[in-house]
Amino acid sequence: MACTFAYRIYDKVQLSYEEAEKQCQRDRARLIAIKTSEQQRIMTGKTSRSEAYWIGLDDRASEGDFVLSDGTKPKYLNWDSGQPNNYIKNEKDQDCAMLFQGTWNDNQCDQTLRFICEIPFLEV
Ligand SMILES: [Ca+2]
Ligand SMILES: [Ca+2]
Repeated sequence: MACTFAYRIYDKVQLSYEEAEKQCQRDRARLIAIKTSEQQRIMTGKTSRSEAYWIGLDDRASEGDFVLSDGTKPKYLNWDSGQPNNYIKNEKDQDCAMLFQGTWNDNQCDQTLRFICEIPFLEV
């Protein structure tokens, strides 16, 4: 039995990280947990390079301690150089990861961005 995924890229709406999570949950999905360079390559190809997309990776619970949307610690990482930098703007730090131009960057979670959901299903 293998677990595979279907993906849904939300290109027309822009939501905060939390609202994007909720939207994914309404699809019985979650924000995408990118775990391999192959998966990253596919997503880079399917999204617009000029736009940023939330992915399922955040350090909201503990600063600097990033966790994937499936609750696991990331082994594959694809941060842009100098990221994550937890940049503080208007007294808010950066705890939520986005995909932008093929690499990841931490951003303020209340920013409204496009996002990618993954729908896990079991194959028998
Ligand atoms: Ca942070
Ligand atoms: Ca950042």
